Amino acid sequence: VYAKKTIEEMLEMKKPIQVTRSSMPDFEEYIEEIRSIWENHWLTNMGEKHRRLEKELMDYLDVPNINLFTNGHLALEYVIEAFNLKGEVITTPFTFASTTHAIVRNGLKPVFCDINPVDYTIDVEKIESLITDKTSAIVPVHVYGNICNVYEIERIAKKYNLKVIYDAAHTFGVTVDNIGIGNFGDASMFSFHATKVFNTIEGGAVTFKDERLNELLNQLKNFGITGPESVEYVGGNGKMNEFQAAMGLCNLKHVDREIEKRKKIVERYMENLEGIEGIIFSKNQKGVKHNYSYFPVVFDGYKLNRDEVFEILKENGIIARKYFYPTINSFECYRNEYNPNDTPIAKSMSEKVLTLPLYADLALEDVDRICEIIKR
Ligand code: T4K
Repeated sequence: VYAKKTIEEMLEMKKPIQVTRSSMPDFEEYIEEIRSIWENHWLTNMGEKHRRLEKELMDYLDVPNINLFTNGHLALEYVIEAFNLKGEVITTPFTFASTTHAIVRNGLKPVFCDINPVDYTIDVEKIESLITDKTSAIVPVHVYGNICNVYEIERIAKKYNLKVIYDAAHTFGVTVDNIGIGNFGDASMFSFHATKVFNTIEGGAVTFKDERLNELLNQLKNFGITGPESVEYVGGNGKMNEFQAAMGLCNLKHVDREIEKRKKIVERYMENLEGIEGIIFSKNQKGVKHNYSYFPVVFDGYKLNRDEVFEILKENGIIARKYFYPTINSFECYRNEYNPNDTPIAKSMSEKVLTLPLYADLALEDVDRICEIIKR
């Protein structure tokens, strides 16, 4: 037994540490949750688990309205469509491909605003200079779980009569001044992808202010069907299925404990890396309860640059990620229309940032080891 355990431990030690690892309930817990699916033969199309998860999430996120989707990206595409926007949408290029693609796939033109170098969210001081008579909305991103300056964005949106749809993919459970982050703007999109703090395998949600939006979102995500014999919209299929919802129901029971564990890991990283010249990480934002979804570190003036640190970690079996490099305005599909030098802070951050491994079960000893490699 001892020999077997030792071999298993050695194999475990040799496994690379990835940037994240999905949180999962106990196998038996999930099986128990999906048992009724076999009894009812009801697999999808807004079933009992879908409805129950909506209720539980409204409670958890402390929001008045929610609608669930197959994934976060479709949630964003559909909610943009629901607002029937035209023309230009102000957003940032320092995000995952999804944010911009959702705008473009709705026939809208993204206008890239730079980010601020403190929390990497949209630079609110630059928004107004980008507003034209064609601007219809702002799609800011709460990147890494850091929240945008929601109050200033609200002021600007009111002044120019713009819709605000947050990409809140990273901010599950985050609050500011004790208000759930999904309450800001006209709507927010959350991602429940396998790599997120809370997952439904794939999945996502839109939270929103105006309850009338719910019916339209239900119709858009279900082929535009509005009645037994009527189809009023050219909708698609964005429904969350019952297996996804079941995973969500299980994971939701454990999410607070998972976030607590993540917090300890982030604190350990900070203890290890605090005060080292050229290593910068974002500080806690005032009034914000964080979810510790990512741990981005900026290497600026350190003895090694970001790419060198990335390679050395990789040689040691640590797979950090360059989220978000390159910036969206330098993607092949957008680079003819945009110049990444127009958003210099985003460009510079994307070249210097590395997101270090972070997931609830990451051992503190592994955090120490990762930091030792960086320091050495
Ligand atoms: N907006 C923003 C700001 C986003 O960050 C995202 C998604 C979206 C919108 C769209 O939401 P979704 O439609 O995805 O719900 C990952 C995720 O696929 C993506 O959800 C996420 N952002 C993005 C930042 O990261 P990749 O291509 O880096 O994932 P991948 O497959 O390389 O996985 C990363 C690591 O996660 C793996 O090395 C191991 C671990 N992993 C991965 C999977 C798939 C697991 O432990 N279990 C798994 O099942 O995009």
